[in-house]
Amino acid sequence: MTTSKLIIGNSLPNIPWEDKPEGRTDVVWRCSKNPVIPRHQSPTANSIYNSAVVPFKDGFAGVFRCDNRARNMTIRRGFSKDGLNFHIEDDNIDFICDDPEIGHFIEGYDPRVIQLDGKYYITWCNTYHGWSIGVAWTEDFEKFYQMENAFLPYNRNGVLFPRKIGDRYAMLSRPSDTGHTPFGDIWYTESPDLTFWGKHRHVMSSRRNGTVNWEMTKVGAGPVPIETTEGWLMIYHGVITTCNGFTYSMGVALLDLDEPWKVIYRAKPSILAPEELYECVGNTPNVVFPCAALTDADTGRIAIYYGCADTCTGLAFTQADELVDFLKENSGV
Ligand code: BMA
Repeated sequence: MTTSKLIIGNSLPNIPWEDKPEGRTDVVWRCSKNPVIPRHQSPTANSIYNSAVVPFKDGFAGVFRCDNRARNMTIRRGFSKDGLNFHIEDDNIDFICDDPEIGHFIEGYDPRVIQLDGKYYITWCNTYHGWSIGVAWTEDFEKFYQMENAFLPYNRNGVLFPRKIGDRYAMLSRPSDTGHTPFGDIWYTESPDLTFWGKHRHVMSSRRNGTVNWEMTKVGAGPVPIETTEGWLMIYHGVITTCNGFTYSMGVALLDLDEPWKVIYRAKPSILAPEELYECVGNTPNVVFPCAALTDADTGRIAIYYGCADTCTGLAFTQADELVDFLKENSGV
């Protein structure tokens, strides 16, 4: 066993947490209160899922994908004292943008949020003549300032690293198409200023090794990568195409700390697959879609927020040392 002091980061004594149930052998286990955010937590929402949470003041704040009752995809703020019970706003975030060319975007979805350089940065899948990666910042979760879109359309699943790599900011993303994209690899890109992006590097492809497997169709980054002494822990989603459509599961890989486009380990099995009713039945059946992870460097605890069947939000737990051991034991191409 590796030690539990793997995570490089802050302590978070109030991280939402439940010990692994007695007798369970899975490396990731679900919260007994799932789904922690039900679909109508805000009365104007048809569904609340694929959402992101960060520590904020003495509790937590987040950006939430809320599809409204017209099924438009919107992003809203939310707050929680304990990471389990959330207040989600009934109105969309009104992003402030001084360039009318990109401001007041029509729809946005699948947000991520990260604390970086004393601000909170939000990335999301944004409309600008097709899907691009929107970027914005806030200091207080009151006012949100929209920046330039990071990439040309079409792109999804833009996820910032929590610190600079060398002297540049870095982001994972997944170039895509106009629709539901029957392909998808994870890429790495750098920026000196969070506005101009380049130095594109391939990180990993869907698992096209000739077998039928859970991530054979496409992969996309999930939560902000977790820095550990062994590398960046990247929790991601992988997709298989079945006779009933796409099934989304959760996977894990470890990326090199200095050159994060280099994959050190990649687990062959998924770490969480749709099994529970709320993951298998909903607007899009059979989807678990991770978008955020809280970590406590003292205990190695990791709490993962994930969308369930494009309808509600679940929480799952793992332990950094267990996850890295799992990776080492189950890595392969
Ligand atoms: C993807 C995105 C996600 C969604 C998933 C499953 O393309 O639209 O928001 O959870 O499909 O429908």
